[in-house]
Amino acid sequence: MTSPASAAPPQPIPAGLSRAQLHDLYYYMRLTRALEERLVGLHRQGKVVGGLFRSLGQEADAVGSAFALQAGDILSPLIRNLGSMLVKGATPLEVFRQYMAKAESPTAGRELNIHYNDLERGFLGQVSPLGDMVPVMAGIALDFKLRGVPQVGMVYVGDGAMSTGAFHEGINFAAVQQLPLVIVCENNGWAYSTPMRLQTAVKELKDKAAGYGIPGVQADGNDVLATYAVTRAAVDRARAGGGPTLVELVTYRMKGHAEHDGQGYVPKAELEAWAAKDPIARFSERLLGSGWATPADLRALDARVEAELDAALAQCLDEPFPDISTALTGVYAEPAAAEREWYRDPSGRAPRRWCAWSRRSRRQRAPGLRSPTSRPSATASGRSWRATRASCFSARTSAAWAGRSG
Ligand SMILES: Cc1ncc(C[n+]2csc(CCOP(=O)(O)OP(=O)(O)O)c2C)c(N)n1
Ligand SMILES: [Mg+2]
Repeated sequence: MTSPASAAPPQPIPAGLSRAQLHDLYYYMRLTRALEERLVGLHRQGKVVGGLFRSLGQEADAVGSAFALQAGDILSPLIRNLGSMLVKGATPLEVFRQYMAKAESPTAGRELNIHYNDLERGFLGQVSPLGDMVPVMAGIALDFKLRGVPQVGMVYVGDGAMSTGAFHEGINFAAVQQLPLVIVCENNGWAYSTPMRLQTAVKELKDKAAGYGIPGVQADGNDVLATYAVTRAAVDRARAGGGPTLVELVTYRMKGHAEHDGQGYVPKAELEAWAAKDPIARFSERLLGSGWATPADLRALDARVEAELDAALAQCLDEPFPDISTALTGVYAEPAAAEREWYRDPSGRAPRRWCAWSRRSRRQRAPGLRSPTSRPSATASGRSWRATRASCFSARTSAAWAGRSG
């Protein structure tokens, strides 16, 4: 970090932001990185249930784009958008609880990491199939348009997700209907181990917008102010009825796809070049060099981040997991909990009716037709083998598990 420009007056703040908002941008980026660093420690201790997908190096693109939204707007995050969700009001406590599958987590241990939902605060729960949230968000934006409300939707896609059919259908629909939707492409160079040159023949992903008849713009995704400015213009345009924009944010994934991925396929020189463009270091230098923050301001924000994480972690570390009997509650509408299958029997034994069916079934097999691939089409009693199995199975499950599912 450079020393503060003590003598020179502060430079004008760009993009209509205030000094307090600049400090907020710094705070959210630092919170994103520090929260993920804590999660790495928890992952190594075996306390994280499931994978850990980091956004190291992408904090500016997530935070700067979400910062362009207003209350009432809805965004659809991806695995690299912890920062976007924090801007929209997600808390470190609920993120820790989610990652550790605690009973008090927003999904009560049923879903992974940041796959959770809060429409009040304005973020949708993500689904894993790439690109699928584009048509979903087009639908939400259509709802805004039909109701005539001044709300905007924002959906994130990676460079890889842009190769899916769902992306194409969703963006095309949004373009034809002129919906208030901002499609943010986080171009981080890689889709798992596939580099962009093997993903698409275009050189710049923003150029795909022309195929849909909408504007495509690009910004340095490692510069939080550039990210904010370009996204804010697209959000304003959407809110004013100008339709969708494809915003390409050029950034880099500084870690593997997830913690299990050692990133061995990434050239070392490429990583080193991007490390020099670290978004938080760059913004710190800009804040100090432009007179928009003092070293004491940044130290105070850093301390606030660490204190909030300490408190959140202390609160949830020893919290219980959900009771196993609640695993299916809320998963199916009716009945609240489905019958357990025999192979989930905690005793490890198949119910007696299953064993009886199995013995009978063996006796009924025609000589010479013993292999499962050559089962007889009809049993000795004339019933089809499949019908016998189906009726035994349903009688067995209801008898064996009646009253036993919790
Ligand atoms: C339709 C579909 N295909 C494959 C996958 C498996 N998958 C999950 S993430 C990922 C890479 C995504 O790359 P990109 O869209 O560039 O996002 P990034 O991880 O770089 O942020 C893949 C292939 C999936 N979830 N959905
Ligand atoms: Mg990518």
